[in-house]
Amino acid sequence: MKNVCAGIWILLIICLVCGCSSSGQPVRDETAYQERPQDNENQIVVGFSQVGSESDWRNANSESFRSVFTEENGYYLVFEDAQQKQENQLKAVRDFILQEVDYIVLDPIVETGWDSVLVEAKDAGIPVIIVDRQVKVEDDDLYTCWVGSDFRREGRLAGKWLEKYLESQGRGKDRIRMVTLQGTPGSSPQIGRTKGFASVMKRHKNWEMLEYQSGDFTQAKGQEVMEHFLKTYDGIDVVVSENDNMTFGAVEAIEEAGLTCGPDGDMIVLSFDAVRAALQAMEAGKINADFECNPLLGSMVSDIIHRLERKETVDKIQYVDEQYFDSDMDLSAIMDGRAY
Ligand code: GYE
Repeated sequence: MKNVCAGIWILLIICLVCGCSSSGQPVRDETAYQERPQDNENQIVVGFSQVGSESDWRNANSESFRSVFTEENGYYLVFEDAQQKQENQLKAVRDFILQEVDYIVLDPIVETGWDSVLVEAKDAGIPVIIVDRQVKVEDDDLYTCWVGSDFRREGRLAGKWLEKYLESQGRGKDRIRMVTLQGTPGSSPQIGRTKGFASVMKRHKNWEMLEYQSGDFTQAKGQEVMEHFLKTYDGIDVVVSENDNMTFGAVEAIEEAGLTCGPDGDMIVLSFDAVRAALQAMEAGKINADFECNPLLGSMVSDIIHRLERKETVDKIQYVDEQYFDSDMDLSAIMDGRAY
C-alpha cells in the first residue's frame, strides 16, 4: 500500500511539473510563460483560445496563427490549446481578460455557452474576434466579427456532388444506403455539414441515412465508429465523413473488414477539409470527393486587427474562399500549390 501511495505522489508531482495534457487540462504554449513585454508599447498582445489539436486541419490552422502573429509582425501571441474542452476555453478567455490582452481570438468548440464570458470581455473593453466555428449568443454585439467557412455550403456541395455522381453511374434511382460520421456535436462544422447535406438528401427518397454517429473529428474515433457501422449494416453504399481525420480512420476500418472504398471500391467516400494527406489518399483511390475547408485564417485576422487599430470598421461576417476536389482532377498539380 505504501508503495502504491508513493507511486501516486510521484505521478502527481510529474504531472504538476510537466503539465498534464492527458487529464484534459489546457496546454499552454511556452510563449505564454515569457514575461509580457513592458518595453515595447507598440506590440499588440493577442490571446488565442484554440480548440485543440484533434486534426490535420487544426494543426494547419494553429500554424497559420503562429506564423502570422510573430514578434517581427508586431505581435505578442498567448496561445492556449483547450484540448477539445469548452471549460478550458472559458478559463483561457478569463485569463486573457486578467492579463489585459489587446485582443481575444476565440475558436469556439461548440456554438452555445459563451454569453457570460463574452459579456466579461466586453465589460473589460477587449474586442473578441471569433474564428472558424461560430457562437450563438443573445447579443451579436458581444463579439466584433467572425471569420471562417460556410459549413452549410460545404455540406450542400457534397450532396450535389453525390447526386451528379450517382446519376453518371446510372444509379440515380437505386436505393442508396448511407452512414455519416459526424464531427463534435454542437460545433458549427458538424451542424452546417449535416444540415447542408440533409438539404440535398431530402430531394431523394431513395437515399437512406442508416445512422449518424459522432467521431469527434479524430482518426481514432472515426475508426471506432466505422467499425460499428460495418458490424451493424450490410451493403453500405456511401460514407459521409465530416472531416478528413475521421475519414482516415474509416478507411482503415473498411480495409480491415476486407472491403474497399473510393471510385473503384465497394463504398463511395465523401470527406471534408481537403488536407494534403486526404488528397494523397484520393490519389491512391480511397476517397471519391473532398470538400475544402480553408484553415489559413491567421492573416485575415491580422488584417482585421490592423483595421481595428486604425479605428476602421470591419465586416461582421467574413467567409473564406473554398472549392472541392474529386478523383477526376489532376491532384498532384493541386497539391503542389497548397500550404496544407
Ligand atoms: O473540419 C476539423 C476540425 O472547425 C472547420 O475542426 C474546423 C473543423 C475541421 O477538427 O478537421
